[in-house]
Formats: sequence, C-alpha cells, structure tokens
Amino acid sequence: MGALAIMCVRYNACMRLFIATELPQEMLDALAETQAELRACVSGRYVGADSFHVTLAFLGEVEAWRVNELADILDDACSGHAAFESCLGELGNFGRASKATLWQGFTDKKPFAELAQSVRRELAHAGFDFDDKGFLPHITLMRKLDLSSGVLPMPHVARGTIDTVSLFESDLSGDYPAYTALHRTFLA
Ligand code: 3AM
Repeated sequence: MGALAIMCVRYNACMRLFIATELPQEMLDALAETQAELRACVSGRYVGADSFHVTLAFLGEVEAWRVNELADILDDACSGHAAFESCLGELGNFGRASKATLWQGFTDKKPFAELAQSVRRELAHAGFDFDDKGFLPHITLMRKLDLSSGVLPMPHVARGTIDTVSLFESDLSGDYPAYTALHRTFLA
C-alpha cells in the first residue's frame, strides 16, 4: 500500500477521544504523593502520574477527519471561560466496593461544571455523541481497588490554576491506557 493510501486509512479510521482539563504541577505532585501512600495501604491498578486529568466529556470512537472540527468546538466552548484557581479535595469512589474506581475531587466543583456544560453544549450543537451522564469533577487515581483490602490514607491537597482544556486520544492497545493531547485550548 502506498503512502497516500495509508494516510487515507488513518483519515477514515476512528479514534477514541475525550475532552479534559489538564492539571498544574502543584496538583500533579500532590496526587502522586497520595498515590504513593495508597500503594502502602491498598492494592489495585494505578493510573500513571502522566495521565491525571479531569474528564469534561467522553466522546468514544470518532472518525479521525473530525478532529479539526472538535478542536474548533473546544476553542469556541472555552472562549467565555477564564482560567480559575482550584483546590484538591476528598477521595471518593465509583462502582462496586470489590472493584472500585478511586478518585480525588475538588473543594469547588462549580467552575469545572460550568466548563463541562459549555463543552457538552457545543458538542451537542455540532451533532457529536458523548456520554451525558451526570458530571462530577474528579481525577481517577486507581481502578479495580478492593475497598475492603485496607484503610485509605488522607489525601494530599494542593491549590493551583486550571488553565488548559485538551482534546485527548485514548489508546487502549498497550498494557496501560495512553493519553495523547491532540489539541490544547488555553483559558485566558
Ligand atoms: O476521568 P476518568 O478517568 O474518570 O473513565 C474514563 C476516563 O475518565 C472515561 O473517559 C476517560 C478517559 O478514558 N471513559 C472511558 N470509557 C467511557 C465510557 N464508555 C468513559 N466515560 C464514559 N463512558
């Protein structure tokens, strides 16, 4: 197959996509410290420290040719939002107690909820499908945690500025999910 044909296959292929805020270094450091303490207490599958994010909208499989359109949608959705100060909050969990997803939240959920609302509104307006279940801002730290396997530590907390919303590709072909930012929008 020639180079052009290979490009066309890629162009028509689907990519697993989601939109998320990235996090400032102060928060990344605190999350890594919390994870280090968790490792001493409980077992489960840890999210890589280079993968921490707050999902605003999960799109799933999207044709690759629509990525540029999504980048424009993201820019439009974020245009009315300023960067904001935030603070990490408590631990929480989703799912069954024997295979829980453990996450850390924020003390003030409102600015994240407003961003998610704008992003989701623009996506819906442009005809994109996305998971529209209720939004709770969180950073996943662990998956498949058996909550009965130990006592959870107090999480480390940190303040920082949220100023980046990105379109990510999620590649599940390896041993761990790999997230790549395809487009970044900076909040002014
Ligand atoms: O921010 P978190 O880690 O909760 O859980 C997946 C992760 O979110 C979520 O999208 C983010 C990047 O993978 N996700 C994966 N599959 C999903 C689905 N089918 C999903 N969210 C909703 N529906």
